Amino acid sequence: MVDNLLASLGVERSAYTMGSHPVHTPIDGSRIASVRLDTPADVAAKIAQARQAFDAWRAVPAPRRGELLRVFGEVLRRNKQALGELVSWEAGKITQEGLGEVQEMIDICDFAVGLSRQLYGLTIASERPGHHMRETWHPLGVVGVISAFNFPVAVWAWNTTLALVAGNAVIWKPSEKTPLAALASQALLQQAMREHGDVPQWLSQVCVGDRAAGLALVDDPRVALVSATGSTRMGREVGPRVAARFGRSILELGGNNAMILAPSADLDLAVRAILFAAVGTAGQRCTTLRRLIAHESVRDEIVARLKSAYAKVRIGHPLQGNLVGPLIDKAAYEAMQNALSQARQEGGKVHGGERRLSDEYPDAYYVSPALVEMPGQTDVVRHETFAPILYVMPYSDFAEAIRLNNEVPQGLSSCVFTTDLREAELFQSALGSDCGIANVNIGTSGAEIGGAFGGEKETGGGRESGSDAWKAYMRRQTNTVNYSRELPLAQGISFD
Ligand code: UN1
Repeated sequence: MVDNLLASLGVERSAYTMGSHPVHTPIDGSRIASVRLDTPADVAAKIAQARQAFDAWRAVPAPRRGELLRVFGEVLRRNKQALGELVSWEAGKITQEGLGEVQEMIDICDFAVGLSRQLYGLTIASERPGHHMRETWHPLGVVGVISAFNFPVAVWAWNTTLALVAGNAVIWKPSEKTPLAALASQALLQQAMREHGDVPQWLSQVCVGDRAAGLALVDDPRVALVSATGSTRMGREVGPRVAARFGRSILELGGNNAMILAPSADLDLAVRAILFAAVGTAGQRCTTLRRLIAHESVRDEIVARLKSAYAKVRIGHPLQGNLVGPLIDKAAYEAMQNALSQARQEGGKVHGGERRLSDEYPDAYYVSPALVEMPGQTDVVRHETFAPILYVMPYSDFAEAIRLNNEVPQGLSSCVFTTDLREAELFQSALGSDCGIANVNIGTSGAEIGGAFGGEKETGGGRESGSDAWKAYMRRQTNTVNYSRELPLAQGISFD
C-alpha cells in the first residue's frame, strides 16, 4: 500500500527499502519502510552543495523564482490524494486532515507566487539635499528546516516556499518518525524543478537523520537561518546554539492553548469548535485546545454536552471514516497516562483517556480523548502533553479568565467564545491574550496560511507562513544614494 503510494509520488524504491532506520505506521505499528540515515558528515556535504545552489538561485529574478512555486502548486494539486494518504499512513491523521495538510501546502504555494512580485522595500526621506534612501531585501543563504511528525509536510512547505521565493536554498531535516512524507514531498518538488527547467541542482535537499545530524545543521555557520518546529525542549537547545554563532532562528515550539467560554457564548458553536480543536489530530497539533476556561454559569452545561459529544466520537483506522486516529507511538501513550495520573493527584476528575482497540491493534495506541475537570490551573495543566487531554477550569470574572489564559509558560494560540463585543475586543487588546494567535468564536487550531503563524514565551517567538513572515528569510539592506555634487554629512556635521 505505502510502497504503491511512494512509487506513484516518484520516490525511488531504494530510498525506502535499503536503509537501516525502520519506519512504522502508527495505524497498526507495522514496519512500512526502512530509510538511510545521514551522518553529520553527509549533512556537511549537503550544506556545501546547498551553498552552491544558493549562489546561482539568488541571481534569478524573484518573479521567475515564483514560477517554480506556481508549478509546485500544480504538481501538489495533481498528487493531493496520494500525498494526503501517505501522511495518514505515516503520521496517523484521518483522511480529511491528511488532505487538509496538503491543501495547506497548495495554499502557501499560491501565496508564494504572489509574494514573488511583492518583496517590497521602502523609500525613506533623506535629511540631506540631493540624497535618497531606500530599503532593499536580499536573499539570505542556506535555510535549515527542522520539522516535527505532526505536520510532516505543511510546515516544511511554509518555510520552503517562502525561502525559495526569497532566493535561498533549503535543507530539510524532517522528524525521524515521518521521513517518507519528506522523501515524497521532495520528489514532488524535484518534479516541479524539472518542469520549471531553470533551477540549480541541490536547491532543496532532505537529510533524514538523528539528533547528531540535526545538530550538524544547527551548528554550521554556512546555514544562515534555522527554522525549527517541535518541542520547547528541542528549541531550548537549538535557539542558543544558533545564537552562539550569530545565526538566525525561527522557533515554533510548544503550545498550551486555551478557550475562554463566556456566559453569552453560543454553546452549540462552542461544542463543535471544542471538538475539532481538542480531539482533532488526536490532540497532536501544536495548536490543539488543551485548556477550557469556562464561566461558572456555563461550566456544568458545557461539561455535560462535551461528555455526550466525546462519547459519540468514532475512534479507529484513520483512513476508514473515523474522527480520531492513533497516537504517534507508545511513548506518546505513556506520556498521556502519566499526565492523567498526575491530574488525578492534583484533584482532577478524569473522563475517558483509556486505551482503545488494543485487541485489534496490539502494537498501536488508540485512546479515548480525555476530559478532565480541574479545580484550578495546577502543574499538570501548565505543561504541554501532546495527546487529547482537555482540562476544564472555572472562572467567575473576565479579568480572571484572561489571567488564567496567560498564566502558562507557552503563548501560541488562544480564543474566546462570547457574543459580548467588549469581552471580544478586550481579549484581543494589549491587555488581553498574550498569545501569537487570539481568535473570537473560532477554536485555537486550524489557522489559515495567510496570517503570520507562531507565538510568544516558550513557543519561541518565531513567525512563519503568511503576512510579512517572509522578511525573516531575507536580509535587509539600507541604501543611501547621493545624486548631488556636494557631500553634506548627516546630523549637520562639518568636517572641513
Ligand atoms: C503545528 O501543529 O505544528 O493552525 C502546525 C493549525 C495548522 C498548523 C499547525 N494550520 O492547526
